[in-house]
Amino acid sequence: MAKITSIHARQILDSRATPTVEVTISLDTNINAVASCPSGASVSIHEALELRDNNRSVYGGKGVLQAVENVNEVIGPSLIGKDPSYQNELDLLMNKLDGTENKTKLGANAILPVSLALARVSAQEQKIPLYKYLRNLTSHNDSYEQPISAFNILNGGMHAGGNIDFQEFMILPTTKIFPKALEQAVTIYTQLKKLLHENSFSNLLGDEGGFAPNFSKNTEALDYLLLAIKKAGYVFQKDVEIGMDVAASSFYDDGIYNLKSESKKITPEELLVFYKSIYEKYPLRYFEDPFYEEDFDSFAKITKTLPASCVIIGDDIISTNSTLLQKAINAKAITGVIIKVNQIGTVTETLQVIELAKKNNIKTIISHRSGETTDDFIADLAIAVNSDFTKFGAPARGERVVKYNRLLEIYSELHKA
Ligand code: 2PG
Ligand code: MG
Repeated sequence: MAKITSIHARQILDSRATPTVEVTISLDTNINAVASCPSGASVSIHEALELRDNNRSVYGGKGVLQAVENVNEVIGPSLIGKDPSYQNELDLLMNKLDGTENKTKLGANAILPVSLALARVSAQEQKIPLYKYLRNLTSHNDSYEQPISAFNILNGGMHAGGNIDFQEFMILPTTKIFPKALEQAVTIYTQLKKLLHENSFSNLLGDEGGFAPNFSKNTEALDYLLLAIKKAGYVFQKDVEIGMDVAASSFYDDGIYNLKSESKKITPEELLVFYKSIYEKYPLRYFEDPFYEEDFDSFAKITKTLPASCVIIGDDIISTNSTLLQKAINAKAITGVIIKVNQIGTVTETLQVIELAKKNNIKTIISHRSGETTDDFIADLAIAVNSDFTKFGAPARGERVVKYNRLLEIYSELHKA
């Protein structure tokens, strides 16, 4: 039985030049593993706390030295000497050390990278790939299924400097042969870049590696998706489907949705009518966060209104939280749920949310954050749990590509025979 000999945290940067926490765990068998914490921009009020130093003179208040200290001085000393493969027990112990519901004392950005590194170091110790190790933490033993990847190739909202309100416009190649899906995504991405250039739009990138042009309205982005799919030689809906994360909380205030690019200030009922008209013209496969993060009623209405083939996905409204997921299930508010490890803060709780979703036939989407590191943990997680979808951004920029490259590696490992 291996034992933890040291847990060491450091402050590093994420893809938006914002500090985050990286943790190294070492074992007495000379094995080490490193993991780091991602960070969102369109953050929900229900998420576990991301602890920031708030010292304005250093990194504009965004430093994470307190979270680093919490790992080095509080979590580390309590875990040293223990067997790292007791994932449940150690995650529970960290939650106990924190003692709050939303990890407000130690910070989810202190607890999560430790939790991820525990899984990674244990997989290495057992000489098995991380996805197999994570699979063993679940009660499932079915064959591995390739998730459908949703590639976010046009960025808006809080992820881009452009003027459209909706946050993400995605393409979803339908093939389950991942190397082919990735190639199709890249072909469409390249066509889109060309199209934008030809039409005098900027092809600079947003936070998730998608283009961030100054479109005049939200649906113009959907037009460009369809055009790029066609130009790339693919058939819409047969080869490639489309999706959106509108991140509605980011343009919501006090009962009203302010769609600046459409010069519209509208009620939830009017927004539903708008979405219906969008769906009629652009049949979406994937539709995330159509309404404000507390509006279960409007979520239930759109779930009832649009065809079941359009997965209505809760991100901010669930925040990878079992209690909120159960509430959404009871209200028939969603048919899919976003899973973000740092919204909840431990591997154990993440797997519990996934289990609850699966039991209730809710589709699971393993997702990155807009602020990422080059940690590829979530690629293994997606394969481990047979998630229905992945959402790792555009097939560009190192912190996104590293996840796709890991999916490629796993794919070839699983299809060797
Ligand atoms: C989202 C995410 C990731 P953020 O809203 O789904 O794409 O964005 O990390 O900024 O919350
Ligand atoms: Mg979202």
